[in-house]
Amino acid sequence: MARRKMAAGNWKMNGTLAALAEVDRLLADHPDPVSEVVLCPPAVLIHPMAGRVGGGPIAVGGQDCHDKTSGAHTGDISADELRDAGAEYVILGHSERRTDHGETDALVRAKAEAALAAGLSAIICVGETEAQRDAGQTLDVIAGQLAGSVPDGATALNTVIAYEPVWAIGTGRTPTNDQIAEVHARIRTELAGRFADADGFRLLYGGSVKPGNAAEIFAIPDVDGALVGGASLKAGDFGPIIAAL
Ligand code: G2H
Repeated sequence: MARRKMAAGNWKMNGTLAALAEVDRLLADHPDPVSEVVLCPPAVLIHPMAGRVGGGPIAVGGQDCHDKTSGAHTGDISADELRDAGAEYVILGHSERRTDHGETDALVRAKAEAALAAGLSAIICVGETEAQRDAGQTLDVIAGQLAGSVPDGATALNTVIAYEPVWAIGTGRTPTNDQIAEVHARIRTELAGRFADADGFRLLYGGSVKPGNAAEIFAIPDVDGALVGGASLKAGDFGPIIAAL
């Protein structure tokens, strides 16, 4: 099955309204990208960013959502609210959420169910720590996270999987091509065990993707694009990554 390539930018807790000028630059430089482009800014920027790109080739996403639709959850944001603000995607289970907020596979799965019910597409993140890799547990950890985090309602149309080795996030270190290929192949196999359309799911690699390494990473089998952090903040960095897809 042909899979449309994707570049998703995760701005994390970076950016104010002034940063939206980077989106204008990105649109000017890449008015008609062949691949799907998603930007996930801090929650307060979702609505203004969506207004800026409305109807254009860049989709907007959130970085997290609650598993409930509304209620007394101070500081949280629901999938419906993301959708109402103009988001089409939401990143779930990023390792920084799993670490900083103690998010478990079960919670990530519940959030993904809420996201899909709200009509959002989920970008569900999995990845091993350095200690787990050193202990030879990488593939088992990934399989366990997939089994626990990806809801039964996932399809190739509403769910994207991002493989982000924790030790490669923001560190400048990247796995070898063989290590990425091995994990992505395992993700595909795990999906095939549960989903009839497993072959259509996009699998993104994430962790220190830059203009200088993007093309090489995108050439790896079963890599359908990237989830990009630091290098998504500037159009001058993210643009070349989009062009490398
Ligand atoms: C991994 C990635 C984006 P960076 O977290 O999700 O960030 O590209 O800065 O390593």
